[in-house]
Amino acid sequence: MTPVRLRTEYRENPLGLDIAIPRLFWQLQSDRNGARQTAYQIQAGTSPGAADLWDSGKVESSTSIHIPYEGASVGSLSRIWWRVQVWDEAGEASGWSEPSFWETGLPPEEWSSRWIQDLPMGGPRTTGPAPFLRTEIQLEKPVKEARLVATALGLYEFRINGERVGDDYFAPGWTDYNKRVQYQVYDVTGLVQTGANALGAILGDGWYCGHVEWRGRQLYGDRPKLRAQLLVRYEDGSEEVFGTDASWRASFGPILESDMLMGESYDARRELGGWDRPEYHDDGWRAVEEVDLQANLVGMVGPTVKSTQELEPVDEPKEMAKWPRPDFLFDLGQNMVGRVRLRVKGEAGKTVRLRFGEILDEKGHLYTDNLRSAKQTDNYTLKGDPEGEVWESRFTFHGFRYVELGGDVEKPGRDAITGIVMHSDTPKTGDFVCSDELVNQLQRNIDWGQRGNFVDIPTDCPQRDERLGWTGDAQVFVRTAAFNRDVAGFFTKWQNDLKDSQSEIGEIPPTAPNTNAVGADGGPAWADAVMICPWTIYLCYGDKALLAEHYDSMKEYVDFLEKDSHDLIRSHPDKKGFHGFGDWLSTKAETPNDLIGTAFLVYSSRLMAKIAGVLGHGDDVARYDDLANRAREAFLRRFVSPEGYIVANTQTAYVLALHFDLLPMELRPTALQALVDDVGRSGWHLSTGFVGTPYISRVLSDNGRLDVAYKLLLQESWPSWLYSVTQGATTIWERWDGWTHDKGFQDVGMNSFNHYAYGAIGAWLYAVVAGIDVDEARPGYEHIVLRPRPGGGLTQAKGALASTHGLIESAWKIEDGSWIWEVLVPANCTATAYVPCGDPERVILPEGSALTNVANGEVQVELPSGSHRFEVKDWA
Ligand code: RAM
Repeated sequence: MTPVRLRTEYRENPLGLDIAIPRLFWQLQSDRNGARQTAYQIQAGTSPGAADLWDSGKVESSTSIHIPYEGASVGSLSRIWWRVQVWDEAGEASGWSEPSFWETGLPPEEWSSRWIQDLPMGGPRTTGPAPFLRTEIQLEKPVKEARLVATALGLYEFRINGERVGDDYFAPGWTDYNKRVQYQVYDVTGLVQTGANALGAILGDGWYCGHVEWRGRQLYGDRPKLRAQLLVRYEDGSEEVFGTDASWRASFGPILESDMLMGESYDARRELGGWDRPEYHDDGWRAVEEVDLQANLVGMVGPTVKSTQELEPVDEPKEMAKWPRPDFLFDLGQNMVGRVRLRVKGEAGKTVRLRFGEILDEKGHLYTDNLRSAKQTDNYTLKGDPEGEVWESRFTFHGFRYVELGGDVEKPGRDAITGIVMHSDTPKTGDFVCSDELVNQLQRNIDWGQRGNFVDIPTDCPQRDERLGWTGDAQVFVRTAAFNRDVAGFFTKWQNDLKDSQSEIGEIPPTAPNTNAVGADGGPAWADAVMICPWTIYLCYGDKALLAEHYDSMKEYVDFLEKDSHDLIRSHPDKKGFHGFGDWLSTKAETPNDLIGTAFLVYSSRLMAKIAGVLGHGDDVARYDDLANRAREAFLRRFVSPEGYIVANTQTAYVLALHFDLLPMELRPTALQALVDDVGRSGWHLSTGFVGTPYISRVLSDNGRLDVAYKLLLQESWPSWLYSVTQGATTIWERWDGWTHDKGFQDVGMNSFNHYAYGAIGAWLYAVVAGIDVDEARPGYEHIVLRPRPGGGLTQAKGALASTHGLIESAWKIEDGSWIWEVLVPANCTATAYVPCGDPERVILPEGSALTNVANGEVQVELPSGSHRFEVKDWA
């Protein structure tokens, strides 16, 4: 057994970690079944393999994730190497792992640089040119290593001696800049040289002063600002720091305007050739302004946005008849988010225009009505290079499948456009495939929706003038997200955004970062993201520290709920102000706000009690369980008849009552039947909106109506998950009826074709169809629940999840009258397998395993790590 894949705070060899006690992770590799860690030893030091900072000695423990560093601290921007060895179940030592490292950040008192800025450009509604900033420095001695620490209010691209630093986009990311500003650290040893060096940065408006949602620009400030410092460590042991200050100079260059929502315009004739190299003549450049401002600078948490894939058009561009000249339409075959690479040739001064859309209208033209005020349009003015010109935008992104190339353009070839997919760097961890191709396309659409909307924060949509961190959407989808991709760091960062957005009385707004577009209280199911997201990250990644860090914030929230309710009815009709978004976008089924509100009050109080339990706060367990019980009574009194019927009589009302355990045992059968009847009456269609959709399948399959859950899954007419798939969708639509044959397009005011919320069915595909689930008592997949529930005529399904502990697999197929199931449990983990057959005589168990229970039509088996195969004979 060998320890591999060493990580620190979920990242491999991170720089700029601003955490006093980072947590260490490793995985165990073994091809033997039952491989298990019984002890570990960690050594940490200032060079690979050294133990001058920490030697944990042999620690008897099976833990291999979230192990707090207990060694000595080092200075800022310094590397700590670490390695681990483990002992297996037979007491055999593994030998040392490959060394891994992290580097510390820059504490506030060591920021010697100043904030700098250029002229203000434009007002709240216009966009302006991007400033280019530069300076030159002289390094007199041979350099051992160099680190760049950089941040901006706005966006920055840093350049040293003609090279771009790093491969991050939209750094430093979106936070509430009044509360915290993240910085990044780069190893730039390879970019600097003894002698003259040029340091430069281009600034974009970004979220700081560009358009954010529909109300215009300059939400946080009037113009972008930069703060950066280069630390140079020389061979002779001395150090020097070069920071941004009044000696830097500024100019406008080719980027005439750049805005996240509106797009970018670039005039290649205005390129500042060589501006980011030494010995450039910047005489014409103006002096920058130093700004005094107090920003809370914090090391980056979670991933940055990166370019992760390129897409070529699936066809030759289509010439569209249009006055005064034709446009050319490119189809990338996939609704994606990012930018394009443009290749053009032509005369200097000609301008080509790029417009982006998700879908075509009935006539086959680019459809952009649903973008509202977001222009998502780029313009490129040629410099006339006879070899041709290649351009990519820097500080904008678009949501699109189709690109229209127009303006002064000659008939382009297919290679004129390449799509570059961008999103927060959350590596793929999940795979789901089954025998139904439409369901497989649904799964792909869910993952594409996730990629396109995880752009530094979880956004609702990537195309129109919105793109906000809607709390409800994130909460609805987080469980599915944690299957598809490694989102631990991503949600750790966003939890800070939630905390920063919390009001003094504990409210959580509808969006984080809070743009104050709606109000301080996001209302039921939106504000509850502050509870549901960290709890889900705890379940899926075993992260207790996240719960501990936000414990007070969560308590304040639940206490607010209690105070804000009337006799424990949240969103009571007598309450003044906002009552919530209800079961957003449900179809012809109104579930009252106070019903949803009270259901979530019970749920969030219960979660608070559970979280208190995990962290060992006994008093709070009792207090919040009591609150949950009292709110549950209030729910029953107000909304449930003695027979078990719920006043609203909607699918969502029953789903919430059953999923949040709001009903006494004896009323559950009636409620379940009422739900099934409603689904049946609706012709096996959903009527649920954002609130009910994530749970309905689970409620049905957990309560003996797997058949109905599969009927809903496989339904092809709307409202259903597969309807959009049958219409050729490549992402999840905001509305069940975004476009229909009889009605055409839905309301242009709100009709996104890339909105992940309804993709929340994904968790059910992994957990129920394939059968990979967490055990709440031993989270992070240390103990795995393997429980596939085949049905719906599927003949096979396979789920895979690269968990924090390693790869989990569950694959079943029906073959020659048998049901065959193969599973993989990572080393150092165990699993309980539930075989979907109540007759032990028909079940062939893996060698060496024994059944522990037969219940609910399932044979139950405890499994050690490794590969295992089951077979059920005479499968009907
Ligand atoms: C819409 C958003 C989002 C939803 C809110 C209530 O504008 O797109 O999906 O959460 O409204």
